[in-house]
Amino acid sequence: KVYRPYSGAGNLREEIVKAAAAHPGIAKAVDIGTSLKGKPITAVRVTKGARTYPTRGPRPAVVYQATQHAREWITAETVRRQLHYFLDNYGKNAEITKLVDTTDLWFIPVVNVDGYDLTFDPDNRMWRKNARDNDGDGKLTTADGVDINRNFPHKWGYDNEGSSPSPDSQTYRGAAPGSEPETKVQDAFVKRLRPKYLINYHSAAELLLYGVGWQQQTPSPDDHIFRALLGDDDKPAVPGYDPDLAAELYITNGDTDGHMTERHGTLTFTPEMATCQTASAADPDDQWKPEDCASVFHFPDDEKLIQQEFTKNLPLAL
Ligand code: 0X9
Ligand code: ZN
Repeated sequence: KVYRPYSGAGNLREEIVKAAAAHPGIAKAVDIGTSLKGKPITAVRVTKGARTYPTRGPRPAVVYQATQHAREWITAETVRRQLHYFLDNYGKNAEITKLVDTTDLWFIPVVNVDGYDLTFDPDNRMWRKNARDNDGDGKLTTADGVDINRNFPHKWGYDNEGSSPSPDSQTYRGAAPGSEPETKVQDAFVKRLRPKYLINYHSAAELLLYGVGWQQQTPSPDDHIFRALLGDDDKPAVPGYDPDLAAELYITNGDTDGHMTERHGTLTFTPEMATCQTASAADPDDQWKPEDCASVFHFPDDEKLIQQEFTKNLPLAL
């Protein structure tokens, strides 16, 4: 069963803008910038008095962002539902009420809006990068697009393993550090807001990745904070997910987490969500197997998976 409430970033945006408008006391929709193709990248801020509360006021800020990689639909849907979870439970659930009163929460369901829109064409369902026309021929091929999660200035292009200089690679780092509008928008946003945490949702390896991605020899001084938040293999913060040093998965450079942590002091981590629920439900230790998952790369139909595992465990751990 394929659950598709949206046909792209535009009507997902309409939906969250409407949700914010329905909760004027605690929510405000903000377009934080525009994509390469000129589409708005939209955030919803949730905090008590959201419309008048100052930027970088005394409340710690937390950012939940998703879909740097276009095809990772579960992440957009997760952040969208998290937003609703906070809006719906304010004044009802004591913990949510307290978080909204004392934390400046920001939800950005779709960072890579151009790429996300491409994936609603069945021919481009597996598109990952942004919509940069690398060769300028006016056509979109696999030789186009920049991987936003390799385009950040920190350690950009540090080696040829963690990102690629080839435009046709899925991890193409772009022509220059921070060359892409989507990268610039996130960087400027975090630079201004200085959140304490940024949760950068990806899929689909069922991991909770933390720490610097460009090397694994030297642990970062923040690793113990991530360990405390995310748990360990015996007791992960999200059941069925392995907390791991990001570089253990593979090396990356120019990635979001390293950049935000090193340049802006924002502790950033990457939940690699599942693409389907069967792997985590049936066998928590099992790795994701595409052949086991009827719903691979579609919206999950299980509200519970997202709300219980991600909405309850991660944000409340913060
Ligand atoms: O490669 C990525 O950008 C992320 N995985 S994905 O399959 N969603 O593309 C993981 C990045 C995690 N960071 C590091 N490994 N350093
Ligand atoms: Zn990803």
